[in-house]
Amino acid sequence: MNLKIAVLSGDGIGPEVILQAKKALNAIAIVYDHEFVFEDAFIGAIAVEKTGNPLPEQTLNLCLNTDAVLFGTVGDAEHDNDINNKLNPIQGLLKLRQALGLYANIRPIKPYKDLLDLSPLKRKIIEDTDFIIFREISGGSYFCEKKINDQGTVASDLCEYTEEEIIRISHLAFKAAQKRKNKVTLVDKASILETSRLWRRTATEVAKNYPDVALEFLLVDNAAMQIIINPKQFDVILTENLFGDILSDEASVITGAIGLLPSASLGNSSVLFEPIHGSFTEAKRKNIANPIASVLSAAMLLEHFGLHLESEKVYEAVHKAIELNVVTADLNPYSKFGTNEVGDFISNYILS
Ligand code: GGG
Repeated sequence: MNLKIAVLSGDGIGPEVILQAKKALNAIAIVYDHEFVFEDAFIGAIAVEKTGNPLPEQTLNLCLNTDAVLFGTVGDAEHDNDINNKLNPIQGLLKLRQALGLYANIRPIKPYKDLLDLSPLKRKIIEDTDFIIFREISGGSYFCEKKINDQGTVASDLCEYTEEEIIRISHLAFKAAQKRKNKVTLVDKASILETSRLWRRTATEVAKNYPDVALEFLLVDNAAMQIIINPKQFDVILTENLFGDILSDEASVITGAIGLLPSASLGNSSVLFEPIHGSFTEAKRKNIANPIASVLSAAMLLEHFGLHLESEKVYEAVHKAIELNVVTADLNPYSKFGTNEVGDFISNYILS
């Protein structure tokens, strides 16, 4: 298969972890006889520095004319505090999602048997946990009107959702549940928020097309607790933008480290794959960042294009690295392995 992949490594540890994902993909291309062509472009703080824009036109054009986007991380201390500023690096990611029409961010949460004791949660609570978060990423308070008064003392973020936005991601969530344990949990705050009540009504309508899937409702505050005390109950969690952002970081605690979790973002015609973690600027160029989330994002990319054997091979290589303790210090404080060594192990395993 020939694939053109836009690579937006971004800021902080982005470039070093994405390099390991590229190494894994190159190894897969050699072993399975594919051609993956990578084209790099700037996004985030580095793009602001180079072009004055967190999402330069050249980057957007590349992403619009490619098969997939492999995305690293955005954000740095210097620009992040410009919360309402168009130069905020995160705006590069949000604008890109919007321009590519990406609406569903899919985040699998499944702990590794060899890492169960890393989690602050008890082994018997987390083992056999296996759920996916479907986070809506095109709407909600991230994209609606933002206001602050002239004195800077009163601010508001509107949160708006349309039925259409809820319908399209609900279908994806129900379809995913049909291939899993046939359960969708809609997480919201319907006791208070009108948008949440719209989510409930709309998801209930969509559910009628999937009689084999159970739809349950859970308030977000309760969900935050249930993810910690009884994560095994979940199969597919469906939720809006802000709740999904927060809950998926929380859920990473189950796996032991946020550096393990990949994600895929789907739209009507574009796809983007990225680790869920941020730019962790303090670790930049120290060779200590965990590359596994990025490598697994590459595995999700392969899976998306129907390259199941290839994707399985990447998962197998990651499992082997973890089993043999070839991991970064976030997973083993005594580890002598860094970002590059873990990436080398994974790509060499694929090649062997
Ligand atoms: N790799 C993802 C990344 O850099 N995340 C930074 C962040 O804060 N993202 C916000 C979001 O995912 O909505």
